[in-house]
Amino acid sequence: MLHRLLVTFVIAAGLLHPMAAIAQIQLVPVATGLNSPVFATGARDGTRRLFIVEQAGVIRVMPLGGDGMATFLDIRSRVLSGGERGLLGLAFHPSYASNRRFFVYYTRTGDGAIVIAEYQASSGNRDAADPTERVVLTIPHPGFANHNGGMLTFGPDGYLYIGVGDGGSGNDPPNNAQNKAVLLGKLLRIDVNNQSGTLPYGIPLSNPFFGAIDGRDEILAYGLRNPWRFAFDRATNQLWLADVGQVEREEVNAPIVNGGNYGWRVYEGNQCTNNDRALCTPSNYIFPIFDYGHSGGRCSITGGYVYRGTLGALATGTYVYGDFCTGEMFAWNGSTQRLLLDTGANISSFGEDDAGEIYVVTLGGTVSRIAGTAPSGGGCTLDASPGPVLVARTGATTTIAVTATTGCNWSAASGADWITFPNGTSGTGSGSLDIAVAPRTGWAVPRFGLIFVAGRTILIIQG
Ligand SMILES: [Ca+2]
Ligand SMILES: [Ca+2]
Repeated sequence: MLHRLLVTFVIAAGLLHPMAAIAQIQLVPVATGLNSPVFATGARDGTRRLFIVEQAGVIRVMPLGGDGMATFLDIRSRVLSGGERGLLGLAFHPSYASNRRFFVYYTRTGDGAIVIAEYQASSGNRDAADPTERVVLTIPHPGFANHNGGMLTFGPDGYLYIGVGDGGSGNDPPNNAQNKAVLLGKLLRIDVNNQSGTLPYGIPLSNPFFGAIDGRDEILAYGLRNPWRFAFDRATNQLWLADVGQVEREEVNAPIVNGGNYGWRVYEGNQCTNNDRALCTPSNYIFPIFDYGHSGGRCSITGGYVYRGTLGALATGTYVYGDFCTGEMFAWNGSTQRLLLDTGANISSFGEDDAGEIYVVTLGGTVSRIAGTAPSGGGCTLDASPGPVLVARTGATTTIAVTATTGCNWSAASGADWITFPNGTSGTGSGSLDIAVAPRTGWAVPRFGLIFVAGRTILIIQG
């Protein structure tokens, strides 16, 4: 989410970027043709639905394993969207099944301030929300459009965790992240079931800067740059927080310690920056569990989830995350980073359904479930050819050859609404995939689209 302007170049770079020959996982599309989706989640209400957040200010809802997509909430009139702004986060109350309360994170029209607001699902229609808004928290974000943060989720303690960016520009000019008197550059924790004094929310007594202790009472941890995505491991309750770097290092922090200082702008990942070099005393900061550099076009981490699903998509306990710029999906097993799949797409987020299966969201408009390559897990080799496909302006139907180990499943997804699959999107073992490219009308220049087939990313160029 850091470098949206690179989108066009990243797609073009799909021609040049080497793709993983052997896929460790595959993506099973569950929704395509979305408008800049930035998040997906279940509600943990037992209904097996997936809620998808579109940046402009719309939340869509769909049944998993079924058909149909409904508009759950539309607050586009309240949301300032574009670049790193928009409707960025969604969290369902732990008792959502009975109280229908949920919370959103957005940048508002007018001044771009960060708003945490509460809504409630309709009592008569579970696929629609009441548009009445209760503003819970407003955080001024003047001067710059970037680094808004955007994640919120409930912890196992029942409190709402909120990740706020440092206020923008580069290298945090006002030094917000190290300033405990402001909420920018922080992880916050509030109690939405109570009120403290005149506040519309409560402050947990266990917050590290509660009351007379120096620092805003809402702060749980500080020294963050742009904590775009974080998640709790549903088995261990450990919080995994990814913080987007400046120009050098992308980092993941786990665990998150109450009152912890995670380093920015003094440190970027494990590196001392030149912002406050005299302050680089390592014992004063908490360093990431791992970080990675900007080689090969990597530029912005999208934090993910620890896999606790039951379908064998990944080894249990694997932390999955990605890079927005390269489209690579990685696994962290506790000691090493491993490439799972190079999608070539802009990975805006990951999401988790009620059963613990993990989804990947691409800004280009897709939500896909991460799946293993064999029912028994492992042992599958998948590939697809040819590489870039050139199609005439008048449109065409063409075929992609898929090679797969006998018995291994593969699937396909389209990153463009003008590329479709007339004869299905999946298969088992080697076979072929038909793709249909619509005629190009109303476009003055050639257009580019990506499809994802059996672990390969294939560029479609329509002249
Ligand atoms: Ca205080
Ligand atoms: Ca850090």
